[in-house]
Amino acid sequence: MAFTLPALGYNYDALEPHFDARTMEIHHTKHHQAYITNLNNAVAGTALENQDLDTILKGLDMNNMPVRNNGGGHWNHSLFWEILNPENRGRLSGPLADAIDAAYGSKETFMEKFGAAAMTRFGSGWAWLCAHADGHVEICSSANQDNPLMTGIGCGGTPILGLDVWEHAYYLHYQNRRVDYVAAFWNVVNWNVVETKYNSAI
Ligand code: MN3
Repeated sequence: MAFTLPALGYNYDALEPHFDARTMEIHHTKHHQAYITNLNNAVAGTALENQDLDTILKGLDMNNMPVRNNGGGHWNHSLFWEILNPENRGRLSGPLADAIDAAYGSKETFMEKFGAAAMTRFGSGWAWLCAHADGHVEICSSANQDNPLMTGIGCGGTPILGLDVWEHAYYLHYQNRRVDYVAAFWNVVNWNVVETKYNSAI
């Protein structure tokens, strides 16, 4: 079964003024679609063809660059669209809020440290908040389209929040100002979805 582009669940202009409509449309229909097309081509006729993407990434031979780059690209963008939402962003609460307080002391300190991970990732990559099976959470970053589900990448665990820091994610609206894009991200995070992902991951 071929991988397909997931629907966003909101309109391209729904995250304005934080994430602009043109960037969202190009990012979804061109960049994400290209990862999916290339992933389908890379797994066609191989043992990976009928596996789900989590299974593929967790067991991946890291020398398999087409699947590493494009499988990661599909997984990472699918998470990204899901944790963004303008209308139902909720508030950080419950067990996830407790885990963040335990790890970082406060939501504000967590946001600073996550932002620092996004800012210090040189070149293209992602910043992550990951949940470990014992319930503790950890911030890390990874290069290119790698993610912590892959062996030896970042902090391990299950990514529950991710921020794309490739220039294609922000250059049209923010040009070189990654710092402004990272700050804007907090206005469009759907904490309800992140909490649900946390509860499923632990
Ligand atoms: Mn991207």
